[in-house]
Amino acid sequence: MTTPVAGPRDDAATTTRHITCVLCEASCGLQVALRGTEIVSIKGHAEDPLSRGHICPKGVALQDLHTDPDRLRRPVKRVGDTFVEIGWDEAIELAAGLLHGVQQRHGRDAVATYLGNPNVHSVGALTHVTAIPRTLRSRHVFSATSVDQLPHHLVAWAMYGHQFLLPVPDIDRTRLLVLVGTNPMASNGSLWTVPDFPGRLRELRSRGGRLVVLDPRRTETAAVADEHHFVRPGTDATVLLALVNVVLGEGLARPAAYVTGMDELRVAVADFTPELAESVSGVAAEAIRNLARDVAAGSAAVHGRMGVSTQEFGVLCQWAIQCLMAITGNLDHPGGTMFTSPAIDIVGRGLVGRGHRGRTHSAVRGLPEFGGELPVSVMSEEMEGPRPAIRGIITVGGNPVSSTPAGGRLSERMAELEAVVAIDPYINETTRHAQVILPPTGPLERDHYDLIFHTLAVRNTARWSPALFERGEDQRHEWEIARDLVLALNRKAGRRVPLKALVRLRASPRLTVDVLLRSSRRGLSVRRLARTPGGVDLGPLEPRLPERLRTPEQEVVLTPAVVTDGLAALRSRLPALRRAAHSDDLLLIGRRHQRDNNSWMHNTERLTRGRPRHQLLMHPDDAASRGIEDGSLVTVTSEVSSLQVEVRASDEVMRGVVSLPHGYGHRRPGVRLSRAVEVPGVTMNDLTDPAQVEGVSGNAVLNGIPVVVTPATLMAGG
Ligand SMILES: Nc1nc2c(c(=O)[nH]1)N[C@H]1C(S)=C(S)[C@@H](COP(=O)(O)OP(=O)(O)OC[C@H]3O[C@@H](n4cnc5c(=O)[nH]c(N)nc54)[C@H](O)[C@@H]3O)O[C@H]1N2
Ligand SMILES: Nc1nc2c(c(=O)[nH]1)N[C@H]1C(S)=C(S)[C@@H](COP(=O)(O)OP(=O)(O)OC[C@H]3O[C@@H](n4cnc5c(=O)[nH]c(N)nc54)[C@H](O)[C@@H]3O)O[C@H]1N2
Ligand code: SF4
Ligand SMILES: [Mo]
Repeated sequence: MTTPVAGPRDDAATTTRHITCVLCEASCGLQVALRGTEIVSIKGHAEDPLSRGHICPKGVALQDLHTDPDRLRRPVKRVGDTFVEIGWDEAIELAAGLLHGVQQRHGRDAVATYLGNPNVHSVGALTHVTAIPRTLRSRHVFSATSVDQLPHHLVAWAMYGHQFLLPVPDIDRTRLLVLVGTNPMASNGSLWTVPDFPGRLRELRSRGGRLVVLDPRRTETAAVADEHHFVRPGTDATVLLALVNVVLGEGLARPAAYVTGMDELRVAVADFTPELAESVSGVAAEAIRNLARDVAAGSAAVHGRMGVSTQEFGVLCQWAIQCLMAITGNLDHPGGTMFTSPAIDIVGRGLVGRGHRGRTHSAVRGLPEFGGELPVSVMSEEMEGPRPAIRGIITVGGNPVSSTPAGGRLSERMAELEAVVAIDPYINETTRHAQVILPPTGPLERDHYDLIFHTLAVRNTARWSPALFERGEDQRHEWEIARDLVLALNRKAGRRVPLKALVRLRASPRLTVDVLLRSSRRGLSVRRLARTPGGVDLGPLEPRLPERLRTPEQEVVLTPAVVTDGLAALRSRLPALRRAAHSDDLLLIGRRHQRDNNSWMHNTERLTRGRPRHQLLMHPDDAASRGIEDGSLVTVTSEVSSLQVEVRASDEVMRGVVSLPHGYGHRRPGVRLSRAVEVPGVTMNDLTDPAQVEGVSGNAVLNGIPVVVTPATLMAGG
């Protein structure tokens, strides 16, 4: 099926190879021992200048993914209720015909594209898959970004002038690390490529540094922190704005010359006192004051992720964090939050656009696009009604039925669409609705270079990861699939592909990366990197401002109107938030486990055996007051739906908060994941509500969902 690509020989039988793990943002360098086509071991590569030998259980499980019999190697088409294998030519023709047919009948906007998370972990997707929506020319482009980090991009665009100017904590030099709504001990970091977080944290400690965590759950990260504050879900904006308020109020600000809008900022945050924050968040006012002073003392980095971007006030949270860093002089300073200097500079070279907002709006709710994408929360509604705007979809590396709000409703809509095409290696909750599935090669069968994650990494390095195994004759790389599909779509539309675009489509990712490396004038090439297993070390992060800013005046804009306009919504919510803080109501939040990978790595025994981890976590007092016993089945009801799941009583969540892991619940008709369907658990997004979006960006609200939890027997008994 696959043959290993020739590599250096260690002895007669085994060879040692070095690759990058593409399963999460940590992007660890791995060392693989091969005997023939058999993987003998996968370990962290100790010499890797970025990841320094780190590996987690998912990295080891890459081999299970590689040999998984459920993973598709050849295209399949739907025949009745089943899928049958077909050849590539037929599959591409079928896919293009389906999508083109919908556009012919209903106009070009009738076909949607949904791009999932694995695209950012695949160089071929970045170089080629983006040509698919460009070819379709539909305004219905969606991605996992709007169930994830859209607030980060919007704030970066508004304050720094480019959606990808995302500063990262300089963990290797900082004195104070503050993590808000992120659990890198499990997730290995996000919008922050920080492989070996545990090791780096140990070093921080041995330098005398501290870790402070704000989270409604005592996470694996909170458990190893010096200080952990429970914060009521959805109220972080008040805490973060209060930090800014204290810094300004106590005269602790020392912004760089290129930071503008100090007076406006002072006005904007004047009413967000620590006392107000305490009254809604539960974080003590004195703790907020102390933290603000500590951050202002310098060499401090604050980072907020999923917990504070996928919530009601996500943009205000990300904005307050950036303001705090900028006014305390921690932005762009060693030990603070810094911008990277990647070998291939996707920002500086314009490979990713600066961003724009509001050029189009969704039809039903009128939500604005950002960077050419509409919020994924509108996807279902645009498929509904007497004259639905969307009648066909192509999903690429995405599982929106599991990962977007009210995925169950989306599933029903997808079953009715005229055309569903997927580029995906599995028949899962989403792709089971496809008429044709085009499976790309897996992580061990393709070359890789981290265009995205080098840009977010705690150290500047450059690493080429060659395919471990050659792809089989009957397999296709993602870039080849995208190339062939784009060409077929153009043929159907009777359009000639311009020569420049054709050349780009025909160039392999390896060639493209090589050209980009050579033209970066740092003496790098794919060949040079290939000779340096683990990659080239380009050193620690360096100050880049103001040169790197892309705002018109090369300033940091502290108070962009698009953001500050959002303050009114927070102010008007304060009375309700204050009431809620003193009520018995429950708010649902999500979580990640070290051995889960979003919705799609449950088909391996290695990652799913052992203690079940799908339960609803609930504080013992909240359970007791509802007559709920530890381990019993409960009914969880939200505004949109209701489901049943076992409860685990634990004081690791604060009172008033329950937690479900994201990415579970695979047992649905037609899913072909023989191991995953046995894994217990429910889909958290059956409870989340697409009507609830973050007010400025339209990002989904996935944390702080009001729910009612009752013993399941009550419901069963009527
Ligand atoms: N093992 C593993 N690693 C992964 C992934 C995975 O599925 N599994 N997924 C990858 C992906 S795609 C991403 S985006 C990253 C995400 O990486 P993280 O952002 O670290 O993700 P989570 O573990 O979801 O952490 C979110 C935290 O926010 C907390 N939280 C929830 N609501 C609130 C709130 O209102 N306020 C505050 N302050 N906290 C809140 C939750 O308790 C949780 O601890 O992880 C990546 N890495
Ligand atoms: N409630 C709740 N919802 C969430 C989250 C949460 O914390 N809570 N997290 C959100 C976040 S951060 C994210 S990033 C999204 C993720 O949402 P999605 O990107 O929609 O879903 P994934 O679970 O990452 O599923 C990846 C899909 O890609 C396929 N795949 C795997 N490898 C490849 C590949 O190399 N190429 C291709 N073409 N396909 C591949 C898999 O089979 C699967 O179908 O979920 C979001 N949804
Ligand atoms: S931490 Fe992430 S990149 Fe590193 S081995 Fe685990 S899954 Fe792979
Ligand atoms: Mo994500």
